[in-house]
Amino acid sequence: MLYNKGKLSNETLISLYKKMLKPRMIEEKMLILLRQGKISKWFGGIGQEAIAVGVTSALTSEEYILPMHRNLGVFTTREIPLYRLFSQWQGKASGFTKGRDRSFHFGTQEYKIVGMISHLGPQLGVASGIALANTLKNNKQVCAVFTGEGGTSEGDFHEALNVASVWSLPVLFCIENNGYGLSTPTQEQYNCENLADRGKGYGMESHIIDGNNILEVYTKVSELAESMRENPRPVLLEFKTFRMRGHEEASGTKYVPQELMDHWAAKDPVDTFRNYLLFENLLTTQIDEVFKAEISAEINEHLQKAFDEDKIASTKSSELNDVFQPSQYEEFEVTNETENIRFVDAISQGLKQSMERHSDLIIMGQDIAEYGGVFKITDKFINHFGKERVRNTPICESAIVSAAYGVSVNGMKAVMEMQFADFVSSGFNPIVNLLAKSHYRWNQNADVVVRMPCGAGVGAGPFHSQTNEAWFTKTPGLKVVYPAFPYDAKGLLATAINDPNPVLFFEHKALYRSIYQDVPTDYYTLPLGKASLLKEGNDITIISFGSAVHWALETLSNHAHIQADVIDLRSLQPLDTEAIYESVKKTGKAIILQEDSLFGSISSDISAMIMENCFEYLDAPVKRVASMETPIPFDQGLEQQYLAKNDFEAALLAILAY
Ligand SMILES: Cc1ncc(C[n+]2csc(CCOP(=O)(O)OP(=O)(O)O)c2C)c(N)n1
Repeated sequence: MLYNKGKLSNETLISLYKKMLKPRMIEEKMLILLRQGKISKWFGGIGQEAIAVGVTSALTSEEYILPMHRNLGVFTTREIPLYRLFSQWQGKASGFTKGRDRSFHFGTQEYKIVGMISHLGPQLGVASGIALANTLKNNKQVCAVFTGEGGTSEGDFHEALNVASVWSLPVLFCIENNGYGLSTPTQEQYNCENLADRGKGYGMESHIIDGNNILEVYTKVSELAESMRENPRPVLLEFKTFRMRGHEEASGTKYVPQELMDHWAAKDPVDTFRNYLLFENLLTTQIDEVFKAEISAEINEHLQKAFDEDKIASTKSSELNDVFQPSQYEEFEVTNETENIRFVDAISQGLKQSMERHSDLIIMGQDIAEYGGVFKITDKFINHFGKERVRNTPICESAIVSAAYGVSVNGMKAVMEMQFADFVSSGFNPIVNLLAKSHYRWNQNADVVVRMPCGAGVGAGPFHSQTNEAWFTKTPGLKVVYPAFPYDAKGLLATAINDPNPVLFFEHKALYRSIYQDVPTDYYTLPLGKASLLKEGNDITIISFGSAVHWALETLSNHAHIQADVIDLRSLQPLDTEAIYESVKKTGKAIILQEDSLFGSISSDISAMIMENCFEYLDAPVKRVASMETPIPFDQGLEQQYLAKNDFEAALLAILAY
């Protein structure tokens, strides 16, 4: 191994050596503990320390790093007290996740580290979001994100690099090419000579770096970081290295040819650098022994502290309380001035006034800037707020959701417009795994609203008509809001944006230009989780939300004799169960009308909840009315047949006659 000291001081060299020695020695200790059954699982980074240590040392302590499962050196170089890491791995309270997540699956704002979720790829988009916020704050910071070569096969890799390049975001994309992704060798993972070559395809500068050479890593990354702080741009780095142990310890390395192991063992980053330092008389074996003894004592002391710590204890209520960040609902005074506007205008106003109120709020979405969005909700927004805050995105839902999370991690707020709610499937993973679980996992909120233009009745076929709220009401950690009227839409959107938690905000397209209402011109909010009682009557409780609310009202208008409580849920998570139970206990009958197909939908849960909580009050079985169990057809005749609207009247009359 050729080491080139360049202008680095001897102190820097020794410091880099000690920084590599520490994760190496921790890992060696972990392997012993694993054999003794004292820890359960271990993903080793032995042989790859130079990358984590070199990159982390090249960044300032204020700059975010997003490591992966083999980057212990990031955590130790940021000088996290070791007992906290050990406690984290043992699921104890001094860790970072209250026992809720394992190994390196955590972040810490204190040390500006954002840990991975298991899915690997979303991490890259989060880095783009963090870098976007850095750029908007003009703080001249870079951030670094890691991936293995296996992770580069995920679409998220492509999306994140593309976004970072289009937006000139200062991200160091660090690929640790260590030869294998679990058991899969590189030639089965990708078909190009070097992954760095892909930089060209993204219009991005890229470099290949010897990942086992600490001086090359540190020098090159330091130079790049310095230049990127002044001249923001993403850079793709491919670190050539090797995974010297199994994917995780239990899985072994049988599939790795011995020659390969031997070849890379000779290039061990710690051993070769030690030999270099010894050869250059910058280190002696005696001093090396002192370093090792010091680190060993530190490890043992901190390990004991972690072992001495009690097993984690919690209660069901404290677990439930940590799913969302507590949010304080704030109400605002409004004047009497109102305006008769459409649903679409109300959303646009709510969004615009929120942009005025929160200078740290940005909106991202396809075609939302000059074009104003396909539904024109953000029409002319760029004239008021500029292109920095009203951002056209490439077509990459996953990276933008991840980036929105990154923006939030870096202290700002983000609204993302899904062009159609149907396309959320392309951003599903980061919503349900990153946004939803973040607060529970490591106390990091995701201050993101995803706007979801949804629903059928407009002849748009299977991919532009879905109302897919049930995909999200199922997932703890997400709030789901679904207004049916302009007044509610404007106030609830403002609240959703104020709320520091992730909110899926459903906007029914069929309502956009058909429903008018007098709406206050001022900024105002409405509380989430409060249903609205649209009509009062003792015969039956009709529960609905979104477009279906209007179907129910239309049906009732043809049956003046029916006296019904009509509950518009307005928000599905949190759900106003009190309003539902109170009404059902009064009327003794309940019918739930929704646009989505039936199975596994929110109406099924509401029905079960009524059964469980109001059984003694019921005079008839609870009825669910929903659309057909088919995809949504294009032809208007077929679509009308599909929709639950036409089934509602008969079902309502049947229950009333029960
Ligand atoms: C989306 C997804 N698919 C599969 C896995 C299972 N898995 C975890 S790590 C891994 C290999 C990753 O290889 P690479 O990115 O090269 O990183 P390395 O482990 O080599 O450091 C696999 C297949 C996963 N965590 N997430």
